[in-house]
Amino acid sequence: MPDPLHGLRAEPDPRDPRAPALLHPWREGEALDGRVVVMGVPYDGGIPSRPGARFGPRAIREGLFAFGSWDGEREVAPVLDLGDLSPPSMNGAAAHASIEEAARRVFAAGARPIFLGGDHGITGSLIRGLAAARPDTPLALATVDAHLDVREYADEASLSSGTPFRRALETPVLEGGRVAMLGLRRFANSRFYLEWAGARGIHLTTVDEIATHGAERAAKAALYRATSGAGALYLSIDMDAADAAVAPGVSAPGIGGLSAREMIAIVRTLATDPRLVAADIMETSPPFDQDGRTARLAARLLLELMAAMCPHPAA
Ligand SMILES: [Mn+2]
Repeated sequence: MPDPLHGLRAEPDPRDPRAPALLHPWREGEALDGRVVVMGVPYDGGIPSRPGARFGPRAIREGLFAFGSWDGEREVAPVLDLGDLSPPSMNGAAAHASIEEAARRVFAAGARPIFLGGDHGITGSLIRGLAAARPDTPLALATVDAHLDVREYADEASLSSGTPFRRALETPVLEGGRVAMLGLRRFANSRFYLEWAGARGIHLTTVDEIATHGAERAAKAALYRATSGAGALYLSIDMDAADAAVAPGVSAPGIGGLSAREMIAIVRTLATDPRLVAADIMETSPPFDQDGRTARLAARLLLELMAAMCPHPAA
């Protein structure tokens, strides 16, 4: 029969393509080698006191509806969407093991993934998966986070959103001198762990230094220091690096954090490094995100990553 809703249905305007259309569901048989892929990790067992980040991947994808695909200079090319993992929700050790194995397979297939979280503890397992797939590639790590996240932990059952970089530093591919952390806030990290990070040669850049020097310059300086001798770069974004005014929907909303424009400028600068093999956007927690602004900022950062990692061939 003819289309019963002809002329009545909302149709996409080909003169104004929207960002959600840039996520192409992966189909069986499609090669991943060299491809930028998006993968959701809906797990928040690392934040028992404020659950909700498990709904982050879905909210970030929805946040793309606020945006088009052209940034004024670059047309963003489509990427493959691998969908969401389903880690066991009641067993932290098993969840992290399955997440690590998923990351290992994606890296072994040659893809350049953008992971959507999920609590930040997951990043430790994602980097372990990368280390397992590429054990001979010295890794650099850049973080945008209010926190150091290098807490001691007892065992695989006690991983939390405060442990990912301690775990990442235990892999043979990473060392402190190739880690740059941007967005650290006052009163957000203990003296003990700040000294622990400093003693391992981690490059620390505070919110104050970013305000003084400018986001782009601070990010370039951090990148230069951390990537010496590195063959690959991983970028991990915790949405709590942004001020609570623009990112209330996180497990640890912060006062005096980065502005949305600083977040965007830092991510844009870091993402253009040709060694970038993977990135993640963690801690978006929809139950605490009353009007969706955190997810919208996370989606905006996702577009920056996509634009840099996967420029449109025609552009
Ligand atoms: Mn974090």
